[in-house]
Amino acid sequence: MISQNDRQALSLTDYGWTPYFQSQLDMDDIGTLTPVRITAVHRGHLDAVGPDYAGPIPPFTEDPEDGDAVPTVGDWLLIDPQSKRARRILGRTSLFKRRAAGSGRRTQLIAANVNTLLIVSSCNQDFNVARLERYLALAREAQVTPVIVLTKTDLTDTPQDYARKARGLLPGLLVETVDARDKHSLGGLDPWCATGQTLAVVGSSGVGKSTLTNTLLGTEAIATQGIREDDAKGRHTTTGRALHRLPSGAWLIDTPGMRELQLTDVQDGLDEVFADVVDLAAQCRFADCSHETEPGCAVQEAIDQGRLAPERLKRYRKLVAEERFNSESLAERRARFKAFGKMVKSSMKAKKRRRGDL
Ligand SMILES: Nc1nc2c(ncn2[C@@H]2O[C@H](COP(=O)(O)OP(=O)(O)OP(=O)(O)O)[C@@H](O)[C@H]2O)c(=O)[nH]1
Ligand SMILES: [Mg+2]
Ligand SMILES: [Zn+2]
Repeated sequence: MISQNDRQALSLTDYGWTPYFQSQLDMDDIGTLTPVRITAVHRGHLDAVGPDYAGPIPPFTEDPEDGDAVPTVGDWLLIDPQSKRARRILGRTSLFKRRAAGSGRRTQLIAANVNTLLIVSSCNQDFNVARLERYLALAREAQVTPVIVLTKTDLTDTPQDYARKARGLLPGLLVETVDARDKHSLGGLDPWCATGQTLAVVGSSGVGKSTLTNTLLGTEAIATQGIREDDAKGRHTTTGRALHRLPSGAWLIDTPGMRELQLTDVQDGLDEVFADVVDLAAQCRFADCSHETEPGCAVQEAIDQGRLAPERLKRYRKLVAEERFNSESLAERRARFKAFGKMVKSSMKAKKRRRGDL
């Protein structure tokens, strides 16, 4: 949290406000509503900050039918200065979301209005190309700059091997190797930490997201696995998301490690991360080529010639299938179940008819 003194000294721009948000205000809003930025989402309230107000505000939804129409960390809201009730969520420059784990398959919003996504992995068994590709698709879809941060360089003799593998994932991809506990190793992140910039830190549990956040904050404000007393393996140390102000003037969102990052609504992002496969597929003889046994398949040809790793095609296929399943709307899913139900019913009827019951 930031102190009262700090808050009064900060302008809207310092909080990350840009002309994009300003342009969404009507003449009627100016002077009657107050912009605030959401720093945390709790069950019963939201935490907000801004030049005119900082503190809790009541929960808010713009449209109960729309999973994107609830405030998330990083959002800008217009509130009534008297009641503190939100009136609107301003249009976002970027939004990260995932399909929540469990059977409900709700969409869970992760963060909004982020400029840079720090994708954290460590130079050990967590390092996993498929997982990085998932996060990259998320960043690309949101049109946010991804930076891969590989932690725990002090625990390996070959940090550059990990970095090389990560750099190979996208042309020009930024990769930093760090000891998250040592601020001197974090200098490479400075360009993304300017005043008013917003960063979000994502990655699996235990890779050092909160450690990195603390080092950037210059405090031990956030509990990390090492410090926690009831340290149990597999448990997540960070359970909520929060927007923190760095001494550099940037804003940073620490997130809990996600055991499962189910992609949703990221088709374009996936196509960008796998542009090599997409480009090859466009050269196949048949427009509906499944890249298996068809003649004139440019994808299989590239695999045969060693220009495309077969695992990469496999990973792409898996993510595309997952994305399609998760992005299916409720109406589409209902229609599919209905069709399935009808099919079951009619085949039961047919069975009964055969048995002479009907
Ligand atoms: N040696 C070493 N240890 C690190 C480094 N980064 C993090 N750690 C340690 O790794 C453990 C996990 O770090 P956290 O920062 O709690 O991990 P997290 O990503 O926030 O985990 P969740 O909150 O569960 O998602 C702690 O014991 C850290 O001290 C690093 O660069 N080098
Ligand atoms: Mg954490
Ligand atoms: Zn093909």
